[in-house]
Amino acid sequence: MVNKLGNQAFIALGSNMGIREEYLRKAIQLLKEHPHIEVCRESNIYETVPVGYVEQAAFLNMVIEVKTALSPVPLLAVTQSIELECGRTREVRFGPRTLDLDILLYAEEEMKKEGLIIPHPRMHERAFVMVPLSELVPERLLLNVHQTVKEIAQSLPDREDVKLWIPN
Ligand code: PH2
Ligand code: MG
Ligand code: MG
Repeated sequence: MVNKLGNQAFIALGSNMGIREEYLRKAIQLLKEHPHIEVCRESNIYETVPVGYVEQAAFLNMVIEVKTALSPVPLLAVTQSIELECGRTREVRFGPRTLDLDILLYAEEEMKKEGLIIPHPRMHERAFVMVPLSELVPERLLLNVHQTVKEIAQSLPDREDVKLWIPN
């Protein structure tokens, strides 16, 4: 019997190419199939205006809560291999992608390694992350900004660019 328990982490999912919802669903399925990852909760899906590099199609974004026995670096390796399996290529920074998986939070860890900063360094500026995350952990305090997830989500100016998306 494999033990999937371990640390709580939050992962942001995004897609703006192809059948976007299918990429999000496939990513969740692949995470669930991993022997050391349990997917505990899923936010709603939102359709969001692109941030950063704006000449691209609208994204679908969501956030999930996982429990995992993997530490952050191996968890990152799993998310990157799922991105590749879902046809991800890296061309333009912040540009179009079939699937993007970003580790937002991992337990109470703070770490800065090449390729992996936790908490995610831009998460608190991004309504497409904070709005779905606030469904899952509204009262969680983000230490770098001294505000709760819900407070941040409500104060972001581009909150209106994040719209609940109803699957067909
Ligand atoms: N991801 C980016 C850049 N810009 N904009 C939205 N709305 N959603 C994203 O997931 C996103 C983005 C880089 O990862
Ligand atoms: Mg990203
Ligand atoms: Mg990414």
